[in-house]
Amino acid sequence: MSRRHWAHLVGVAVIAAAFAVAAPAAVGMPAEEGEGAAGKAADAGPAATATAYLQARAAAITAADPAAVLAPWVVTGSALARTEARVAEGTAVRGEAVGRTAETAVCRVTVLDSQPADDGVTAVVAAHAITTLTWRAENGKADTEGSGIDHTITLRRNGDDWVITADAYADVLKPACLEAAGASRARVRAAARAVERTAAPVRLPEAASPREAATPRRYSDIIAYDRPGAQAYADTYALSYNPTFVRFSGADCANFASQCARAGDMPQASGGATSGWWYDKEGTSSPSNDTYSLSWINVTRQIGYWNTRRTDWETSAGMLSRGDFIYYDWTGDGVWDHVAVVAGTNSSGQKMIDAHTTDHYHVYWKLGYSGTKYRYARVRAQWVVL
Ligand SMILES: [Ca+2]
Repeated sequence: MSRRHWAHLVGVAVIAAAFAVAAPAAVGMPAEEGEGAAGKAADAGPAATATAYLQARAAAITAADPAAVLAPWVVTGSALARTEARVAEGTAVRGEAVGRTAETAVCRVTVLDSQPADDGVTAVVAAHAITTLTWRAENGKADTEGSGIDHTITLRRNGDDWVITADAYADVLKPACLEAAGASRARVRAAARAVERTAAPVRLPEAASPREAATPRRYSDIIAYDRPGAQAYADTYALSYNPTFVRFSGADCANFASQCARAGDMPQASGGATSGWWYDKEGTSSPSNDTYSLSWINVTRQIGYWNTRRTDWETSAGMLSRGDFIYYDWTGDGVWDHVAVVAGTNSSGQKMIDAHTTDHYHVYWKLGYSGTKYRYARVRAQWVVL
């Protein structure tokens, strides 16, 4: 058995151990597509080739020469080959900059769709890739980070093989990785703008209607924020999705943050579509008839309701605890684009986050490049509810 194969198996065992406790739903991901594929098999179809390419993307992170690892799957010298080698290199460089070494990187791939074109020359494969990175801190301790990303991969027939010609995906870390690997300022900023475009405000359900005010009670209640409860929810659904809540493909971060706050007993506030902060399941577990406020699903609206009612700004990430929230403005254009939930502190003493879109599990909180702005929201300890 090759050394690489052993490393792969060890990596899988590490992930299984990590996620068996923290994120049981991730264990259920189909694994058939994701195993093996160390070399280039003859007559591999588009789906198998796309799977092997995604695994090579992960393997490139820990490789001395990322471009060489990617070379069998991409066109040498192409923009894709250069970009993906930089993303892999930048991932490792960013870790080193904060005192960590990337030790293993394993990608588990689920093919969602595979469509060969009528011409027999091109094909498009949609796949979900869950990458697990193990970092070694300077104190010798290990941390495991997970990410989940949808890829739409275009392939072209090349003799008996297929080669990847395009890979469309939304990874909020891409600008930071490109910058760390020495990409041009223009290239980094273009990548950040692309991430910002995918974070466009999401729609309200048609059924959204003004809510009845809650019947006033004759007594008040004190509700404390349950930080462990918020974090447990975040860890459980970071790389999967709670099927009883609506899902916004490509822009689920605020919805996920709201769900985590709800799991921590943050009191909801009834109102209309553009007031309060609430989610109504209408008495069913299916999300198809759910209604919710814009503040539940939109980053800017969430800040607008939570700030001074549920949260207060702090001046640094270090002042936050699990169950708090970090906001991101990718290019610093003044529009807040992303929110993540603080999930604790890693072995290097850095805050780590859980988030959706890009799906992140226990990832180092500083996701942006040098142009990114951050805000740090501490959730209040308790609320008096009338
Ligand atoms: Ca922005």
